Amino acid sequence: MSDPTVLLDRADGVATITLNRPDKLNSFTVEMHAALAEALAAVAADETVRCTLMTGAGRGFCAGQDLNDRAVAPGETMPDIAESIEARYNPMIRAVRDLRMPVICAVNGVAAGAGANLAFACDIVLAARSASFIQAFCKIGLVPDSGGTWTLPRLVGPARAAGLMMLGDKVPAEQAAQWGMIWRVVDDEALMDEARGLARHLATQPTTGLALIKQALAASATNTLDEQLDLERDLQRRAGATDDYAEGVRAFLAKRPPAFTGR
Ligand code: T3D
Repeated sequence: MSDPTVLLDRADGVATITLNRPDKLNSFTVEMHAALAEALAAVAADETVRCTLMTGAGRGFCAGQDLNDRAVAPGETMPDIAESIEARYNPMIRAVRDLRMPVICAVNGVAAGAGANLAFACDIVLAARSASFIQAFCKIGLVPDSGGTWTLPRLVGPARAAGLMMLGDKVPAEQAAQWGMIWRVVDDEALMDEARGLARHLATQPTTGLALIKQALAASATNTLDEQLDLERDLQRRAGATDDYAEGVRAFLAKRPPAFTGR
């Protein structure tokens, strides 16, 4: 029997999802998409999980679509890949963005094509010093997908986004951090300890409040200031009604550490 293409581990309130096709730099097949969709659905349905950590097995994070599945002989017609985007890539990005908890991405190596844009869809991205990011699409005549044309200009600005997407240059992790594409760079051997520590920390924090922050940030990309002020009011109403807010205030006044439950 072949190895599972996605691994899911749950402990201490953290779900760790590992893309697991290391020989092909964890590039996406239909099977791996299905396994990832199943893992994300399981995490979404599990109330004990308060933070998700994504990473890749082996020396790469993810090299995007497995191009072996896109090989056509001369004269043959390429299948309509919009169907693949609609059925698999778009639901994947939506599932990550809709998770009601922070999603950390530990980019352990190269992240190319949809693999890079999957990382950028996560809330906090740590990268190993040897990792890199490539908008590889232009090299094979495609348009960046998986939300890249939405996230990248917001992260780095339109001028850098255009250069990255039209030239397809490899961006080393240090430069990605300097440009604001990711949260931080970590020495290779420290990446997973650091990412797990961060995930365990977030899993003890006010999860509902963190999920509402995620919603506010996503909406701010298209809202006017007036709309965003109204949204902040509404989200704050929900945050203010949580047990964790009451606990946070009690703990502050009692000068003790808070014990958040995520409710
Ligand atoms: O089709 C649709 O559904 C639309 C959706 C599109 C989404 C997309 O993501 S399109 C973009 C697809 N991805 C790419 O174009 C990236 C292709 N890969 C690369 O450019 C390079 O592999 C990397 C820059 C990522 C890494 O380079 P390097 O030198 O570190 O490694 P390598 O030797 O190229 O790759 C190692 C192995 O992984 C190698 O296999 P082998 O020769 O050892 O058996 C290579 O063929 C394989 N591999 C890497 N990327 C892919 C791949 N195999 C299939 N598909 C890949 N995308």
